[in-house]
Formats: sequence, structure tokens, C-alpha cells
Amino acid sequence: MSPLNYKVSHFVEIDSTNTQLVAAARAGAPDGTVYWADFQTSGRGRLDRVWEAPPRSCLMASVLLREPDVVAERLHAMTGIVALSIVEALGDLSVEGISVKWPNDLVVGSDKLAGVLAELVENPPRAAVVVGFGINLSYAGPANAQATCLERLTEQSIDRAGLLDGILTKLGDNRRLLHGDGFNTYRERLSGVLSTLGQVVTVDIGEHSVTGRASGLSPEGHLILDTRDGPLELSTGDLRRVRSTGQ
Ligand code: BT5
Repeated sequence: MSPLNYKVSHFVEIDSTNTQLVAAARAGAPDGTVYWADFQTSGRGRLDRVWEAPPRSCLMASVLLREPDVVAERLHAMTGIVALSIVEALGDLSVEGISVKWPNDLVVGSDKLAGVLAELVENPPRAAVVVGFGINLSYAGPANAQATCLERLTEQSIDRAGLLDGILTKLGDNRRLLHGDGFNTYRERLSGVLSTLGQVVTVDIGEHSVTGRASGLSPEGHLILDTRDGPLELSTGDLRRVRSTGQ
């Protein structure tokens, strides 16, 4: 999908681009509808957490992807495909050194630069997912978060609308990797930017947590954790703690 096929709406202020786009999707908004905002009064992260940023300090956008042919097992990859598109678009702007911390953070070292929030609107066979992302431009995150921003990294100001265009163009190209054999390319490209691989991590999944070494992505794109009890495949979770191998 080229940028010309997107239907982009800009808001000066909104509660949450994800919340409003999910509502629009339920009311029949078409594939490629994009909402982006200067300021969110109720920006959301995963698990009822908050995404916060002062006005115009962060690129906050959500895109509706209707993927009628995507199989249920690959829905989780909507997060990865957007994360990958962000890394690639930033690469085109010569912003290097950004990696993906599984499953939904973009980081520089251990500082969070951006987060992705995917929300399912409709299940296959008419799969529809709203994928939102917040990328810090001039705001390095709330005090309690170990975070950074693009201006700190690049010492240049990056135009939000231009960055959004770049990401949407990459996404228009990359979303075809959700289908058929393209998924192998998706796994390879995501593995290439996934800093979680090789690390010993503790992942919270609901009430439970598991610890192991992240060793790769399964054929379905799930994170493989090598635990004491053998390999475990995770499609999502909250990566709470990271320590280096051998500790
Ligand atoms: C995320 O959740 O990282 C997903 C964030 C998605 C935000 C976008 S903005 C456009 C769209 N509309 C929305 O309402 N949301 C999406 P999670 O992994 O749960 O991380 C949330 C945590 O990140 C918070 O608990 C804070 O610790 C931290 N945080 C909040 N604001 C931040 C910021 N600007 N920069 C870095 N970290 C932040």
C-alpha cells in the first residue's frame, strides 16, 4: 500500500488515537485509515498502562490494518511488522542503533524510544487490527521510565509528518510479509533487529513468569525461550527483567 492509499486524519488533541480508531474500525472504517495526534489526553500502553507525552513532542499515530487473509497464528506479528517498519524508516533518516525489545518496544541500548500497541478489532477470517505507536522526538519519557528521544540521539529535529509518511510507506510494503512464504523474510528481518535474542530474560505472562535465554523466533514468529524445563514459545508477554548470560 503506498502512502496515497492511506486515509490520514490529524488531531490537535484526542483521548487516544488507538481508542478512536478502534471505534471507527468497528463502525466500518476502511483498511489504511490512520489517525495521528499532537497530544493525547488518555494515551495508552499495554495492560492499562499510560503513554504520556507533551504536545508535539512525540509522533503518536494509529493505523487500521484489515488483513482478511492473515491466519490467526500470525496476528501477533502485526506488532512486529510495525516495529520493523519504524526501525527501517528511521534507518532511512540515518538514525541507527535502534533495536526491538520483544515484543513491542523500540530501544537504544536499554533506553525506550518508542512503543507499539496492537489491538484486535475483528478475528480472522476478517481480521482487523489497530496498531498504534508512539515515538519520542523531543521528549525523553516520564521520570520513572528509562527512556530517550530522537533529538537526544541525533541532535537534529525530525519532522513528525515526514517520519509518519516514511513509516507508512515501509508498512505498505512490509505487510505483504504476513502472508505465505513472506513470513520467513519477516522472521529473518525482525531477528536482525531484535536485541532480546541471546539475552537471559524473565517474561511475565499474566500471573506467571518464566525465565530463560531468548534463542530465536519460531516458524510462527514466536519468541523461543530456552528454560530449565526445555524450550518454550511465547507469542506475547511482558519482558520484565534482562540480565546478561552467565549470571
Ligand atoms: C507501549 O506500552 O509502549 C505502547 C505505547 C503505545 C503508544 C501509542 S501513542 C499512539 C497510540 N495511541 C495510544 O493511546 N497508544 C498508542 P507498554 O509496553 O505497556 O509501555 C508503557 C510504559 O512506557 C509506561 O508504563 C511508562 O513506563 C512508559 N512510558 C510512558 N510514556 C512514555 C514515553 N513517552 N516514552 C517512553 N516510555 C514511556
